[in-house]
Amino acid sequence: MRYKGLIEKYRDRLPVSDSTSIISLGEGNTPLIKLENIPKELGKEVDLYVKYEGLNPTGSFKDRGMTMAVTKAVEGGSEAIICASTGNTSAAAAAYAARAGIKAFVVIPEGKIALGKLAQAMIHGSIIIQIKGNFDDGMQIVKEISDHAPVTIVNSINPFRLQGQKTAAFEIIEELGSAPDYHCLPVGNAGNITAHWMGYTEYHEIGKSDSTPTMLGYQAEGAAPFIKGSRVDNPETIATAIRIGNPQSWDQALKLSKESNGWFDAFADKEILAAQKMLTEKEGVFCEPASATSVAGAMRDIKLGKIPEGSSVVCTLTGHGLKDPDSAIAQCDQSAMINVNPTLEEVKKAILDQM
Ligand code: AN7
Repeated sequence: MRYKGLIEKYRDRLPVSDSTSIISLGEGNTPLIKLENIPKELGKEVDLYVKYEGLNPTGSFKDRGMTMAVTKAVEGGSEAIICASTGNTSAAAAAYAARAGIKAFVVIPEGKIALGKLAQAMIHGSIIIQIKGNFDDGMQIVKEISDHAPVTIVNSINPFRLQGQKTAAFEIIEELGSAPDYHCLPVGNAGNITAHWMGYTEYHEIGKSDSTPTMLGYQAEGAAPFIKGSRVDNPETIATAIRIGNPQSWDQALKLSKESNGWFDAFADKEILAAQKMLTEKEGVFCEPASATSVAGAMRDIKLGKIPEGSSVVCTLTGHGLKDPDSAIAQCDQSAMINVNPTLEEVKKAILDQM
């Protein structure tokens, strides 16, 4: 049967009725890729998978939540949605609003969103409100705005967002036969880690999984409120997607971390970029920097034995590498590019010199 998106597939576990008109772009059903070369390099026996959420229609996991949020907004008669965003939420909001024929307002931090995400928000025709501030400043305003303007908030504080995002856990359980032992995620607002825990516990309760995973949340050192134990006022990281100092799902994330015997940890930008490069060069998988934080965490904790050998581990790769071409190019060695004249001789020489 033709795949029609995650609401259609998981209709009985989502807050929709038979008469709900679904706004979908065929999101979900993303590949779970087993890593071959990184575990070998680590010299550890682990089953390490990445859930490649960058292959959603707008290139990030946000589509899972946005199909639900926009479907419910339209069902409720809303004609405009709004979000604050570090980029990916704005891209998803813009695309799903276009599909639904409603307006999207996106509030973004000036100069701090990756090029691909900005292109998406612009080309889909959303109304972009740039602020001289960061994501947290934008979020504060967006939370107050619905008292002043007829707009539906589609940030992850909208409960339908997490409902949609929990389906990633369903897919993983269906593919592995049960939950993995560990699930690693990059954490910004902590909406996605909360949604995954919802999905895992829901499937466990109805007998579709024998167990629930230990949930591991990883942040960038310059934007690590969960490691600091309190809000960070001026978050800074190259992983702009998770440049967030005041997570909206703070309480839920602390609670699930405890319940699952999990932990939080943080990584320097250069460790995050090294993990991104390792995935591209050793496994052929290209994710954006924020997403690589999950793999940086898994690799370190496997190495340290905090994740023991024999474990199954899933890392969510939240966004596609093409979202942020600038950071990809900037970290590559420009002198590795070989410039030659367009002749057979020179191209042949360039190849043979490398062999
Ligand atoms: C690639 O787009 O918050 O912990 O405004 O884009 O659920 O916030 C993005 C978040 C991880 C963190 N990886 O997820 C936004 C936004 C990528 C992301 C996160 C984001 P949460």
